[in-house]
Amino acid sequence: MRGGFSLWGWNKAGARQYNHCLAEAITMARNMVSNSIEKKVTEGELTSEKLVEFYRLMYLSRRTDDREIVLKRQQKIFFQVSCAGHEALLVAAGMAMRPGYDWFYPYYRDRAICLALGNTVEDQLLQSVGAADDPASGGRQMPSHWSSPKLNIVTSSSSTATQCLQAIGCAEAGRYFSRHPEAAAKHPGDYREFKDVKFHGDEVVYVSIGEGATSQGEFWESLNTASNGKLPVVYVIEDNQYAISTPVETNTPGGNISRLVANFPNFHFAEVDGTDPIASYKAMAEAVAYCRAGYGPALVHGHVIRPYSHSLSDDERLYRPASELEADALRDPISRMQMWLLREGILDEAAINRLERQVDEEVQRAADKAIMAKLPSLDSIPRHLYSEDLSPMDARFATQPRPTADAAERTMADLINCCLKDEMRRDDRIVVFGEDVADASREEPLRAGKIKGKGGVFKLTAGLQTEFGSDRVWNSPLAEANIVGRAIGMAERGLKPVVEIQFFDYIWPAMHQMRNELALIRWRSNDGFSCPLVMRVPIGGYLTGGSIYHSQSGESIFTHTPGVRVVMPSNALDALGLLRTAIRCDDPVLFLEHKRLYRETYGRAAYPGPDYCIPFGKAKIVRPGRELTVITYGAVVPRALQAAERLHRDKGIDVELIDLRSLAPYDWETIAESVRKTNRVIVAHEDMLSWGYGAEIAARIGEELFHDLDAPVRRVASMDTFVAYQPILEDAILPQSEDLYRAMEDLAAF
Ligand SMILES: Cc1ncc(C[n+]2csc(CCOP(=O)(O)OP(=O)(O)O)c2C)c(N)n1
Repeated sequence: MRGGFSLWGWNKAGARQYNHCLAEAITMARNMVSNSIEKKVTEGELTSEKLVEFYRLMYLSRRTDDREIVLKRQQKIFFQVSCAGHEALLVAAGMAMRPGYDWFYPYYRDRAICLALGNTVEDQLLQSVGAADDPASGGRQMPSHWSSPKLNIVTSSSSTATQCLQAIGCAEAGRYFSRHPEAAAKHPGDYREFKDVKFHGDEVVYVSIGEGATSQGEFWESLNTASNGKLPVVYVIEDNQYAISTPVETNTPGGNISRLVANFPNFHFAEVDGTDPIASYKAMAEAVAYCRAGYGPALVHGHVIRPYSHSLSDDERLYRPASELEADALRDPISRMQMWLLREGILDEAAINRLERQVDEEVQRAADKAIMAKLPSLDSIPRHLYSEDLSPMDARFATQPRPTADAAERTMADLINCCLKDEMRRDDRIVVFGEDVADASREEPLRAGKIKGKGGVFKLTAGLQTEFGSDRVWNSPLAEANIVGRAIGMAERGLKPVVEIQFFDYIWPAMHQMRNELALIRWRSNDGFSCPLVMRVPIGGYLTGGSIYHSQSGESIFTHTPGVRVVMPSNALDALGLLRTAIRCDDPVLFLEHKRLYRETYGRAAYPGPDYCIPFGKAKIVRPGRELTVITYGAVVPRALQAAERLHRDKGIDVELIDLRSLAPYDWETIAESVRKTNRVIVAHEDMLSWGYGAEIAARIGEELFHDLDAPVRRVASMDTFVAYQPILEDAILPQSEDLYRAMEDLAAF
């Protein structure tokens, strides 16, 4: 055995246990891929050198965990979660894949795969101490939250399973670029200037989670798309039997995730003893080969152990009997691999001691450096919340309309559709998906001219699939987290997803992806990764019958989320200009479209040409005035304008009306200048009064412009309730022109 080691030879004698159903699925998959995969796996034989390296990486991972535990007890680091017990499965995964070529969405336990891919112990311990030079996050993320642009290890959060959907988007982006290589080109003047694209055509995406996290819906949403799209994604389920203190059978019906997923089409499945390095390597190599050959996704379910509690904040003796821990100890992958190397004669005791001493010295050196490392400066805190290369406030986005021969007045819906078409013609990286946004998922009758196509429930995306094809415009499953999570993965690879959430009222399933991922990718990776994308979301009420679930507002929830830009136009021209900036800029943008305004007579405009943009953070003075300022946005703009005109006619009171257009960032200069002039101000919006967007603006005016005020800051907003169906209730709940009129009149008289 000394000079080399055949995987297939070991397997005959090995201790793998596939259950009956899985064995059948594997046989079917193998038959499909025939000899090619077996050949690739056997070509990747584990030589003696590779086996020694395998053990070194496992031991390095364990000793790094041990060192972190000491550092935590010495209060030199502040958190610890270990890879202990998972090392064999994860080194196998690292060795079966290609760093910097394949893509990786690792779980927080995945120290060993990161080391196998080329992360160093020093890199990892710099994160543990929160050093300025922590290459994963610049001192922002806890230890074991991996990120390496060079190795294609994508920044990870603490949220369990969000990474599954991002991995899907990442694989879709790889496929898109290999089908449309021209789209990868750099382009000056927009986000593409700063977004390099890497693709090869046969890269595989790794994503791993614990068995507990397979209970998350986002895991299942990702399986749907991986399976439907036959995407090259290798899932690794690290099954250590516990999710903190909750045992596997409590999370997973029947206690075995392999049994539950076995019917997903197009998958290759393997269930393996993840403490057995050789069996793990074989399972991983097979799975990766299956994906790389383009047959579809794979899922490797590894049974591992968890010898060190969930994290250092947990004491597993409170919920696990000693007998269970003793049984686990017998399967410890480190001692198993060490014994095996000795038994096979690949290393003798002296060589093992030498290897282990070298590892201990490496860890010691890294720890010494990490402890002495420079800490981040406080002025680094706001850096990389947003792109520092291209701001949507940039002067390049301040352009003038260039009217064309067609001077017809168009609605907001028309001009949004025009903008999407213009930008898709200009930029091959734009893809559009969401619920019902395509013209028709069953394309044949569309192409044959037998049907016109749907193009969105509000028809904003009508004709896009017909013009740009189904590679660029498609219907998503009915799953909002799926839409946003995939879009994040695509944007990380350089695509520009412009996705639609059908109604703001249904944005909440995507909230986790938005709040914990979309907004944070750039900041938490210290600019290592970014996901500039656009979420178009129809919002708001005044619909007469829209009721609770088709009338919601809630923009302040997102303006309260740093890292995302939020805009909300009130007319057709602004909608087009702001959407173009949203698409061309380098930040994630929540683009709120008031559905009551889509086809209003108010605010129609002629098409202003294919390059018309409006910078973010610039309000518009809709009506100049001297006596009172009204600050608002969205569908309240035409209502406030009506009230202001009437008040002027009735009482001669001259109101200045400001349409913010852009909510985060917002135009403080225009607000301040107006308040200094009028000394009276109302902040008005459609969303609920309490904790609403106006609270922040009113508070800042109180803080910074107190001496300019002749009256208290007043707010006009909807009642603190949801929007009811019966029109007389809806009218009473939402702020009307009459309410604004009265508030203006009162304040002017104060
Ligand atoms: C969405 C979410 N919910 C809850 C948590 C808190 N939490 C962190 S780890 C964990 C258990 C995860 O168990 P499992 O997926 O089996 O992984 P293991 O830690 O056993 O490797 C929980 C509940 C979280 N991080 N994210």
